[in-house]
Amino acid sequence: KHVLALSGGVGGAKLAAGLAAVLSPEDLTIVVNTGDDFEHLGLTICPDIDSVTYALAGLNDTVRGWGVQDETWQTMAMLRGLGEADWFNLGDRDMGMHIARSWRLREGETLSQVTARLTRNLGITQAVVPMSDAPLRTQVGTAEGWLDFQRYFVAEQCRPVATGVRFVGAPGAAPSPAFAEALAREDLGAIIICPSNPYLSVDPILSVDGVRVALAQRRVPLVAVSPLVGGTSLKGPLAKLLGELGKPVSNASIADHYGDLLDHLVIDAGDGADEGGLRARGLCVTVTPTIMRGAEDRERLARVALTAARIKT
Ligand code: FO1
Ligand code: CA
Repeated sequence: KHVLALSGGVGGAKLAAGLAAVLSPEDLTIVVNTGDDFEHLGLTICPDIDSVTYALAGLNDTVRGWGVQDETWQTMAMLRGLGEADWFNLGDRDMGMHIARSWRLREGETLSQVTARLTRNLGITQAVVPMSDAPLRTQVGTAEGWLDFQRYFVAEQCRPVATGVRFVGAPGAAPSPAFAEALAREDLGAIIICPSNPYLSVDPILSVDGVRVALAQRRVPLVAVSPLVGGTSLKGPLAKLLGELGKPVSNASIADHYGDLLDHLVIDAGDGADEGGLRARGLCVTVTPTIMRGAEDRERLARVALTAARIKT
């Protein structure tokens, strides 16, 4: 049975790594959000693809949450000295990834082809695929106007009050070939939405042409792992965003957001109080600790999600 995982952001990458550890490589396709991608200093930067790639390659910096471990910042120092933009930190090792991706794209390879090349060369055997090969860019509406994702997330540190989220390029962005293939596989057994921000990291994937329809017509369980932990969000701006969008910071908001796309929600042990309300709306619910501190936590949570999806491991 094949498992299709949808991942964005840092939390998503952790569960993706957990799934990669417990499933055979050929039984897993990880579709990654590319709405955070942007052109910077002539480089094409794909943060969420890199979070998953570095996590699967064991290269990720677990303290920072993004980028490469044992990183140095000489390129940044030089760029600063040259008067170039320094709001977005590019590590020296990370720069290798940005250079390799950017020139291959300029050579005419698709993002799917480049991602397959780079993940393979890092020894990754699972399919890590962009949600689309077409540009689709997440923007956050603020009083200062629409901000590109990295401007909002990094330059402004998520401080502006968000009034909405939009995806420039949707509709009109086709699923990547491997994403479309995974959705159509006869042996597809489950779809797992990783603990990513529904508004900023998962919605871009759902805004790719035909994806919502395909998921609504699914014949397999769709399980989401809630990005909330103990009534709040760990890393990103989800708790703040929910408040700004006038929604309670609870799993009821997560369930409302996904609506009938969701069969089963895995929620954190600290949010057990949400269980009754979720079951009342017809959802299956699993309550378990969902914080992933290391490989053991990631693999345990992956097994819980797969069990919820009735996939044997
Ligand atoms: N996040 C930051 O908060 N500050 C940075 O300077 C920064 C640089 C950066 C460089 C490459 C990369 O792949 C990610 C980077 N991130 C940085 C994280 C990035 O903004 C987020 O991982 C995602 O876009 C959110 O899911
Ligand atoms: Ca993201």
